[in-house]
Amino acid sequence: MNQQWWKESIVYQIYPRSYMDSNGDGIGDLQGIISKLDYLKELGIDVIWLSPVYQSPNDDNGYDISDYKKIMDDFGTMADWEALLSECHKRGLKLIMDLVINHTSDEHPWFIESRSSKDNPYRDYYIWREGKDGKEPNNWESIFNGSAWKYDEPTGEYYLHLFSAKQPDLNWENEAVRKQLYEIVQWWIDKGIDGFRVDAITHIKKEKGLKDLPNPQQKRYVPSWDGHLNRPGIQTFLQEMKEAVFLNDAIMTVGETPGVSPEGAREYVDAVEGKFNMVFQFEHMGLDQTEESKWDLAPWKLRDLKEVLTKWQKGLEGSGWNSLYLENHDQPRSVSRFGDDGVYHVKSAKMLAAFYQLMQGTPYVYQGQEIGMTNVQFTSIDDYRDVEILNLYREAQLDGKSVEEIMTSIHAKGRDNARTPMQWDDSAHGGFTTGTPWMKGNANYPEINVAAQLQDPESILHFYKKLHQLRKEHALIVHGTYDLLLENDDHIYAYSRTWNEEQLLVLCNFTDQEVSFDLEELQHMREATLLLANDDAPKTLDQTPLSAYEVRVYYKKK
Ligand code: TEU
Ligand code: CA
Repeated sequence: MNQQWWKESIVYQIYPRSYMDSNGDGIGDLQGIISKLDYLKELGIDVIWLSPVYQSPNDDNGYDISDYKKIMDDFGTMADWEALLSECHKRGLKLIMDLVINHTSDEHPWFIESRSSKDNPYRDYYIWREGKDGKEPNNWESIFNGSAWKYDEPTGEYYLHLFSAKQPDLNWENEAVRKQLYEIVQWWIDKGIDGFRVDAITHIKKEKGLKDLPNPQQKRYVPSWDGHLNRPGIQTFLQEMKEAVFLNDAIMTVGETPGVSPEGAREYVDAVEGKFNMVFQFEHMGLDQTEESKWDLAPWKLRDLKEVLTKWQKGLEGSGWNSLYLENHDQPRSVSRFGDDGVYHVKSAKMLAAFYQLMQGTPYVYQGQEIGMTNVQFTSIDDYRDVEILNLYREAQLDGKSVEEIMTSIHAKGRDNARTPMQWDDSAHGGFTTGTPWMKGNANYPEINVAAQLQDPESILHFYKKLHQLRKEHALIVHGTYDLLLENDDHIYAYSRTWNEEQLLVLCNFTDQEVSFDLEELQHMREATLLLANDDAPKTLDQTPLSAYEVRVYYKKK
């Protein structure tokens, strides 16, 4: 068994609720996914990461789990899940599951026990505190807006919830909690899965004392990162979990780790000391916002993108491994965010695809990214479903923001941008369902859909396929070292990959203008051949400039 298969792999993320509905109830499901496995195999992916499919009251679409060992009724049965796993394996696809262990649902039996009385044996499974002067125990803000505490009538105390009020945080200081969680992890490994994406794992350690955080602006609640994000002591928990369940070469693990820097990432992903095979870093996802909040919009700059990604590429070189992504179920669509979802839709989506997939690391494709699905702009809040968006809408108004301002933020950064139903064809609801979809779709499905792009050899979809093939053909793309070129260029992101005698040069124009560049730095690639491009006319390196959103990939063997 190739112990580092995950380095060579391409991962495809499925958000089951929005992928494919097999029975017309408007909700994507496991049989729907099974019906698309041939499509995925054809696309050239190796691993499927399934967002949560466990039993859940769906306050946060499955990220609030009420039974870790049952399948959500909306999605099917355990037999359906077992069929999915075996159908994946039959096709040589691997399946990794989402592991949500910072919190459970408030409908999980542990929490039902815990809230029932102060001396219940499960009381200490969660984080309970008395109120302070008739208010919450501290001034922490929830990541989903509003207070991070909720008052609970039966015992007259508050419980901590970093996410929604229906996602109470587990108390990781309690050994019994940790043991229970490891037992669940092992149970899924024993069912034959190929690994885990580990949700919100940097939040499990809370600062002792749970004290108020500084509040110079006298806000109602303050962002609480300093109380729980990647706090000292977290590695002890992670080490214990690794030894208990993750020291297993056959599975891959990727931690979701906001708040971790490339220097700090060593502890997480170092080949020896690391606790995971990879982490999802967040720095490039924060470039279009202020320090204050993700809803506080700011224009992103190419120079910053270069700085952040280069820091991660160089920072993990030879010691850890990057996960490469521009999208997931929590982020806006990349073509709307970093490209152009109008005139240059196809061209910029292809540029972005080559841009991120050809760096060093394991590429992740989020459902719909392979056809360039775009953001949505619903005018009514009633069309949104995400608990984070709905909380923001309520709380931001309490803070005096105008509806117009709030909607502008939601259109740019809201998570529902990524959660509209998958666009399969040009039939009603994009072929996602024969019923009424659980959330409104993007109106552009007649133009942007899988069926149309399968027909068109020049489509975004075919470009992704080609990229995936290239990865299989060139070890250079997997293993080559990364170096930034044209560092001071404000329009072009250029980098090289080097592996033994081979070199790759990737040139990306991030603007809608034609731009020329300084050839001096690229002299050594003069003789290289064009491997991939998104513009018809094949060009030698001398034939500058780059057209709007053009990408060119050159290859050379000494
Ligand atoms: O997200 C965790 C997370 O830490 C947040 O940083 C994320 O940025 C959030 O979506 C803010 O907009 C994970 C899941 O990916 C997310 O879907 C869940 O809602 C969350 O955990 C709670 O389980
Ligand atoms: Ca269904």
